[in-house]
Amino acid sequence: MTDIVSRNPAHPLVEIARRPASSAKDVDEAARHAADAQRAWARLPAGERGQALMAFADRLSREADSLAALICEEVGKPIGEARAEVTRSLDILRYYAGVVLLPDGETLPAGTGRGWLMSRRYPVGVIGMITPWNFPLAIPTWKVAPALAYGNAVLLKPASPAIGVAQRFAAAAQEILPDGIVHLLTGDRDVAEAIIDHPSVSAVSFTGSTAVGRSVASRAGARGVATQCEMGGQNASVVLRDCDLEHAASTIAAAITGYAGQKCTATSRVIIEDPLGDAFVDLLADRLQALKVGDPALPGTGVGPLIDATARESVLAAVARSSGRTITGGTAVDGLEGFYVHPTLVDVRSSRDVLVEQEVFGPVAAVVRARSREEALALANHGSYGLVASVFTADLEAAMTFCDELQVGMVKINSATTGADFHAPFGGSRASAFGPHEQGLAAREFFTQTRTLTFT
Ligand code: UN1
Repeated sequence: MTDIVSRNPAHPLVEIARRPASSAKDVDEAARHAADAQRAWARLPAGERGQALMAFADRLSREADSLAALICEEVGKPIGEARAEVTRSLDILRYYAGVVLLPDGETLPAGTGRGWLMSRRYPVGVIGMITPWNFPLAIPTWKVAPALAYGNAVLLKPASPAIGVAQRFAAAAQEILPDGIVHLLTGDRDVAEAIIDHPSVSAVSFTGSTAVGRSVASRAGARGVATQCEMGGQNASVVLRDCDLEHAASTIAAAITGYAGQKCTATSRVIIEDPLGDAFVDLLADRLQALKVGDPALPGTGVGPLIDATARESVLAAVARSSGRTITGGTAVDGLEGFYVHPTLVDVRSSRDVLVEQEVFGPVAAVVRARSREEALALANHGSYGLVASVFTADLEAAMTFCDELQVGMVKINSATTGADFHAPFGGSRASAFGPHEQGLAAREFFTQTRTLTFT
């Protein structure tokens, strides 16, 4: 049996977690056990499921500091961002503990004029979850919390570089929650496929790349199973000439480099309206150069390492393939163990440039110049992705036009493309998403099924 091993991206020889890969038999047993346990869990009063989620949050909060340290060590996330991820995960659990008591359906005028006609939401069953390494606690939490709140059971398959955090999450869930409703399965593609194919699995929620998400959706779709796929991004920040330039520059610098750009929500294109051009580029380059690149465990670090050597090669290769002019960065950081890349800004000349069309997943952004607002809007909508865009402006009219015309799932006015309010729907359009959005009340679209009830 092969072991799945995670290593510290800042100190690549240090092993963080090790666990045997799950076998096909493990998947089968977990799925059957989950299906049994789910029936009893779904019959509990909603308030009791909410109490259980609250207890789970309390249990995780007792290890908040060590969980943040583990996130930092296992996936190289700067410690401040890792702490924020733990806080956000606790908030999500507590939010769904309360949300589960909201109305679970609607009543309608009965067709007969008398009696009752209503719809109610019921759980879906056992949900397979395939999660990435970049938010190793928050993404499993924002899938698992609503799934459980609405009465489902879960098979969680985390990405291998983040198995240590997933083990801690699953161990706490298994200690606090009823037996069998959360199962951890580890492994790579074959394990994910065994989950998707299992007859006891009723739906699959995925976060990761567009290519993998589409293969998950088609595999699950082939047996009539619903999917929710959160996929890639190539997100634009649009800088209009009337904005607060200082605020725009520091916010965009953080959105390019937060967790070294390894977020589907990272800013990858900076579209600058004339005549700001070079003045704004200089300001942004200054902000990027001021960020401290280094050990993610140190509190002053702005930019930590990429997840592994392959990730760094692929980021540097994308910069090398660009036909643009590098303004700052574009190279690996010398003299540090770990997979660091300097924050990078490239002035691109072609709308076909690799840095404009592909998701790079590193601390890299392309600068694109626009002659007018209309052109800025068209450039922002260029390409196939549609996750999030931000617009910096003091002009309310322009902000409203961008909100209406941007072909994305989320628009942020004067704020970073990164970050999300857990109580609002999260998700993209076009190549960035497939299926219902996550988080907030939107999560119930995927984690419940509606049943119409007629009493005459
Ligand atoms: C954030 O920007 O805080 O995988 C969340 C991702 C996204 C989550 C981003 N699904 O990067």
